[in-house]
Amino acid sequence: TGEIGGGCPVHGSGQMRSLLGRTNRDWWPQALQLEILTERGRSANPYGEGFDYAEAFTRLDHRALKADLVALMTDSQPWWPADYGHYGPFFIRMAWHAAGTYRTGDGRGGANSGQQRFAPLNSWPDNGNLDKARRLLWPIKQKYGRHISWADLFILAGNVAIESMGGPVFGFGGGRADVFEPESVYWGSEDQWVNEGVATRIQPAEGRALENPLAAIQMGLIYVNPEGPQGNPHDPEGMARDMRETFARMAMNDEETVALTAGGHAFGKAHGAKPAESFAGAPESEDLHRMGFGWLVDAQEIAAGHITTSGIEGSWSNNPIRWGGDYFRLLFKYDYALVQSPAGAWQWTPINPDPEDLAPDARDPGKRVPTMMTTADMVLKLDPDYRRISERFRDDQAALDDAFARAWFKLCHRDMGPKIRYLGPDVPAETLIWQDPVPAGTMPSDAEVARFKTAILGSGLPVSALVKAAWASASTYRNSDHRGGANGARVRLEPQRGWAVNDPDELAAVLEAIAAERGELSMADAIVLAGSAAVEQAARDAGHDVTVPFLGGRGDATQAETDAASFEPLEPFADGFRNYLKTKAQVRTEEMLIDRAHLLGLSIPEMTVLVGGMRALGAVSRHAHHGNAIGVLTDRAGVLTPDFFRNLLDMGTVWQPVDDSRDEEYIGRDRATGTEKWRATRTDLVFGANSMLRAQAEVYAEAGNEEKFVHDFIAAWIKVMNADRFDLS
Ligand code: HEB
Repeated sequence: TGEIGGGCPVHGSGQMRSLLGRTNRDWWPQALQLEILTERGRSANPYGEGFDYAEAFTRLDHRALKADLVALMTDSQPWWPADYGHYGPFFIRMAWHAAGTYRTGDGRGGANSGQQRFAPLNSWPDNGNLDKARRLLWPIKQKYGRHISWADLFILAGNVAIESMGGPVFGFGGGRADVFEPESVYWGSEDQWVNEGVATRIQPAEGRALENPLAAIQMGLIYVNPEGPQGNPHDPEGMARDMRETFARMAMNDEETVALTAGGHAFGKAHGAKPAESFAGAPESEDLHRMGFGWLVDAQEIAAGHITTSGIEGSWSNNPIRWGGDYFRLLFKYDYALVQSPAGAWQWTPINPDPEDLAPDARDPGKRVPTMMTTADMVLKLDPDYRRISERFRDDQAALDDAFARAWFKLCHRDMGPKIRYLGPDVPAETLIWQDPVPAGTMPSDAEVARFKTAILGSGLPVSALVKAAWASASTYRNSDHRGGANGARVRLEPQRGWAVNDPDELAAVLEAIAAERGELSMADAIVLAGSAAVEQAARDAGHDVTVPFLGGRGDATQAETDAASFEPLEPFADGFRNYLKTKAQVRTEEMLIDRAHLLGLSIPEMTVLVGGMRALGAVSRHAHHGNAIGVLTDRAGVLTPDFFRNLLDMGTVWQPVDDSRDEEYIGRDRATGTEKWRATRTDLVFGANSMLRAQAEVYAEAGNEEKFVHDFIAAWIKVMNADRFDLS
């Protein structure tokens, strides 16, 4: 579900928390406060606004870059020698951890902006020592410069690593533009890390479920605890449950989970040579002269391979730098005994392994050491459903090759949105259902556009209903993973057409009228155009003769092109723009508006003017408020006026919470007579109560800004309507 902080009635015991939970400032109060330099809209991006990464990427010499990456794999550096002389496994883990933070709940996380460079991710315990992997790439990043982003380089390095060790690769799409500051993402509210003993998030006995939209089991992990739930290796059912849940939130099913884990662990090793106390802090808290490195031990220890990362020690396969079927062969061939690594972590060792099933030592190829499995790996044969898949892969290497290659591709591209955003020569031709394909549309003629506008405005549907339908279609867009949006007209398909926020009956009537009038227009274009025509009409009724710019050319997706289940997390549990609240979350409802505005890529003024305009148009959800027009602070609904702001800031009104509304609903009364004038929500009142939002509201309530209001509303409206038009840029 798309609910923030919800999905679990118990966790947090009803305590309110803030939108971002624990932030970098809470974790590292001493860190440099660079934010003061990004105030007043000053960007931290040295490339500047005009930089077009997609264009720079097209001038990349792909073959040369890939050849350099292949060479780098085996060019062991004394400051961080390559295990088995090959950095491939290390880069695969780096890429996997970059992509694996993706979560379906809000589409945030993932590899698409190079966030692993910044806190908190650069310092998460689970990302231990990946600072070295990124630094190994620096000479290549420096050489290719603006033509390859860090974000693309992380994934490409993982791909090249797999290929260079003989593994199957499905393709690569570039186009992940870097950001230059940490993105604000809710990673949880706990104030301890996994290695400090923070509680695990799924605890059925305590009635605790994994809070939405989080996808990791403990603070500082990408997914599960490898040793077992809360580090307990004796709970295989719990381990399987945790894996299933965390991977599902990464958009992975059982087969993908098994293929990815087994495929990934065909390579490399775990590091647990020394107790964790013997190494220093994470990068973000380290001394200046460490130059961004954390988790350091002295150089001799590193040279000797005495490295601790997860604390688990050993490789899974006897051929850790060669793709093949040894992982499953060994998993099924042996019984395993529970042991502790030199660092004290729980892991499983094969009982009486044959000499040929021993692995090389990471530093000394002449020496042979036992392989190992983590508790998470053991579950691939202990859980009945995982086991069926594992046995099939054990017996059919080609099936594993295909499943791994596809799941890896999905993992690394899931947050890039439609395929049209992928760049470069290695983009696979095949279209995949999780890319939410939309057939190409055609550009309607101006005459056709004009005809439809007249026809739909004459259909007798109210402005509010047309505006709501267009909003319902476009506002599912999230710039976190570039999913949703008006293109494809999926608002007329399952599950979207049935979402309570969309007032399904009203929506169905509007869609029927649009379908009847649309002529040559696609439904996707017609839905947007109907809303925009209604906005124009409402502006005209307010005395402003304006045109809402329209960019046609959207296509219509079919139900068969739509993975309905994968759209469920896009359902809004609150949409402040429509004054809709399905379930009260653990953050205040007004924060849900901020969150949605952030996903839509809106600025504070854009968010403000949209809320005020939608209220004036009467475009509020009826469902949540029993048919009352809550927040429509005007007596001429459907006309594009700044009445919402004027009436909200009117000192003639006093506001009181409605008794049993849990502080979600308010009555505005005439200060002198006590007569009820308005009903509003928290999301409405926050524009009068919060000092920064009040400053915005004042601007639109001021005399002389009526035209500005209409102009700004239309600009913000168009931005939302076109948010997913990657086909145009
Ligand atoms: Fe992994 C490593 C766990 C999944 C790939 N892993 C690892 C480790 C651990 C793990 C503990 C160690 C670290 C250190 O260094 O110490 N995983 C895990 C888990 C899971 C996983 C629990 C879930 C179930 N992986 C995975 C995936 C992938 C991977 C999905 C991909 C695909 N890993 C990996 C690699 C490695 C690892 C490649 C190695 C690295 C090196 O060698 O360095």
